[in-house]
Amino acid sequence: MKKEYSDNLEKKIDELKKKRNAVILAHNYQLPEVQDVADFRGDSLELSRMAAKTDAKVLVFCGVHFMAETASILCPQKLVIMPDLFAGCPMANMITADQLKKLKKEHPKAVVVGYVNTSAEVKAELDICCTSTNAVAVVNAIIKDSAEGAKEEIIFVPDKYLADYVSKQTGRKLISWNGFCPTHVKILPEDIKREKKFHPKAKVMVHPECLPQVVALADAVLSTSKMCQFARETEAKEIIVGTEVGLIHRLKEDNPTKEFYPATERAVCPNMKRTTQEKILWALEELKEEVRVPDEIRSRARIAIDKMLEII
Ligand code: CIZ
Ligand code: SF4
Repeated sequence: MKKEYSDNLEKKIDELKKKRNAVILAHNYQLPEVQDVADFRGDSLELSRMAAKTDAKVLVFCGVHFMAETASILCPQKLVIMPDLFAGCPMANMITADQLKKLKKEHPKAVVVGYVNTSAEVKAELDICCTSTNAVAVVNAIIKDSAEGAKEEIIFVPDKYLADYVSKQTGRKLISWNGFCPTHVKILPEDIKREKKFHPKAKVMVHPECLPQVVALADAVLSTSKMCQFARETEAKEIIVGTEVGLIHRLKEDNPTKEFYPATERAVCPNMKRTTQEKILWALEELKEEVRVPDEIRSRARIAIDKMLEII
């Protein structure tokens, strides 16, 4: 009965999507029912690239607000809509443009790096953007380019745990901010140790937003797009996954012969779970809610994103 209902809904979404010349983009952390109706799924960078590439006029962005903003920054001529406008990212909300301006004043010579998990207003204040896939490469490129070499200061906002990971990987001290992901900090070292005891042959992959004590126990520290690649390429048949649980749906689909165990079932991002098939259908019916970044902010934020795209 439930399946029939879902099939019906999926059929309606598909028909309306064609009528509206729309594509559905879903982040790797979305509910399985959302991933199942998506045209593309991926991390925020992959989805933005897809948004820029497609000929579709309407982008239905199933993720959180900063991701839809990034798509709008990269393709202002398209209509970007979110099925639930209240899906925000608490980490992105931990720093405002005014707070970053103040920090920049305290370190006037610093290069300013910002995680993609920031608002468009904050991105407009950055020198360069980064994602969890390329954060180490971005900081290494700055170190290489900087005229004074080791002396140049680097601000890295807002995630203090990603900053800690990048700092350890690059050997460079970073001026960080007190931001963090409330979902990834729910993954504890005890969780990894327990799962390793249950599955002694499994490899452990964790996201760099995790606590440093969790990162220290991992075989690999990866963004979600890199986790998908690692899962495909590793010889291991079992993998413990230290990130938001939504990724497991995709990992299982892509690798039917392998086993995936969430480090903890508690790692759920409530904002990522706000989007449902019903809301996608309404969004397509009403072409709402639009996410559009004002031109003045968009053009400045675009510079930081384009700089990142030059590096990777
Ligand atoms: O950049 C993204 O999509 C985020 C926030 C997580 C990840 O590693 O995919
Ligand atoms: Fe933000 Fe964390 Fe949710 Fe990602 S999982 S959207 S970083 S709160």
